Amino acid sequence: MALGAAISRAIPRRALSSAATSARSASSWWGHVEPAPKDPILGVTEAFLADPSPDKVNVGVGAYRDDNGKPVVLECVREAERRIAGTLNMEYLPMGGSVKMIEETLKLAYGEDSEFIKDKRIAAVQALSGTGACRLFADFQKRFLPDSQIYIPIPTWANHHNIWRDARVPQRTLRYYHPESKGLDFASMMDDIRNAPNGSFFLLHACAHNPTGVDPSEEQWREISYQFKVKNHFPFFDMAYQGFASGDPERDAKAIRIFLEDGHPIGCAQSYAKNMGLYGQRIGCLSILCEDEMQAVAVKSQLQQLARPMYSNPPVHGALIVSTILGDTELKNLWLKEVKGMADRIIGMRKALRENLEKLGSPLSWEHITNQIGMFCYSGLTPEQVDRLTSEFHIYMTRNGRISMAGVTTGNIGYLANAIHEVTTSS
Ligand code: PLA
Repeated sequence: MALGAAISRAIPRRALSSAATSARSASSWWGHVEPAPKDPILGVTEAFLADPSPDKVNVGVGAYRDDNGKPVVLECVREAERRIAGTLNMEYLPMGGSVKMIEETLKLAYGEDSEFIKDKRIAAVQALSGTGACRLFADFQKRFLPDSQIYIPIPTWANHHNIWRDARVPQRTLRYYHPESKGLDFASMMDDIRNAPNGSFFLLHACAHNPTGVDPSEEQWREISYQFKVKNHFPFFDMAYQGFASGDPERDAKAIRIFLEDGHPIGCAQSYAKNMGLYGQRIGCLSILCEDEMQAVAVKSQLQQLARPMYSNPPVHGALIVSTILGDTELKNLWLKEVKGMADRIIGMRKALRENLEKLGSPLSWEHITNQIGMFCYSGLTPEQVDRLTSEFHIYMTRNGRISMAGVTTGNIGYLANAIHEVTTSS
């Protein structure tokens, strides 16, 4: 029964104010609600699933597939699940999540021997994967610095805009990508950093920038960090792909380490969706490096306070998997090997896609496919070309021309290259 109908049955009509009865008849409580626009990334998966074509290819969402196009559960995860099964209870985690999982997770971002970890200067809570970590930070930012804004790279993962919008933090743009060179627009980026008001928040992708696959070099990160210091800006790192850029999680944390060396306070969102393949487990971590232990205790307590009325405490299973893997040398080494395997397969597919397009005699340059890193290739295809790929070839990807290289396999690469060649050379 509709809520409106239930209420009008339970309460005599004359008891309702006339305004309420005239404005909303029993059936029109939600009459003003329009259907939401489809999500630019997850909407692609919905369209893919609805397509009956046997030729269909999904290179939309960033979900890793094996070379047969099948979803992958890492062997280290299978083994951790075997060890966990039947041995532990399922009670609530503390509001801040699993202490063991957080301990291991901080080591990945801040370094195994980090002085900040030893000095207990990091306020950290388990989060609902990378999205939840970003959202918790955005809410924290709004609650404690309500007049602050955030600079967000253009382009970025589309959901970043939704997250800070829903947290009601005004957004400013950080120029990042240069469409002609298909590389970093470093000069404009530095200008925006210099021209932002002192003490601004910036969202930075720690590695494997989504959607462009373009990261600053180590030297450029050092310059960015220096300029942040001059301007007293706050860097918030979204690290959703640690390990997916180089194949080595330690190397992929380089940008963060540079900022730490330079003495910045930082915020960091970590996710195990991609690098452990724990997408649906919703397991990640939000951390904020504070000035001292006392501040960290206060900040952590406030992060928990934000989480409590939203979801009370985070889910337990993913946390158990992560802490089982990272807390055991043998399983951790297996994980590192498997992350490298995933990154290497993607790098191989980049080479193969470029070669395929070149062999077809494409007059365009596809060098950027192998220059870019991480899960995505920002192909340069126009929205119209993407529409043709979908309508004529049943190839599904986001309209910004982003190809999830994690979904490209030896089985579909020839078909994909042919289709791209077709839509880029004929109209
Ligand atoms: N941050 C960035 C930069 C991301 O690309 C993603 C996921 C997340 C955070 C959030 O991931 P998590 O909450 O699952 O940890 N981006 C995906 C999926 C892979 C998505 O859009 O939700 C993508 O296809 O872009």
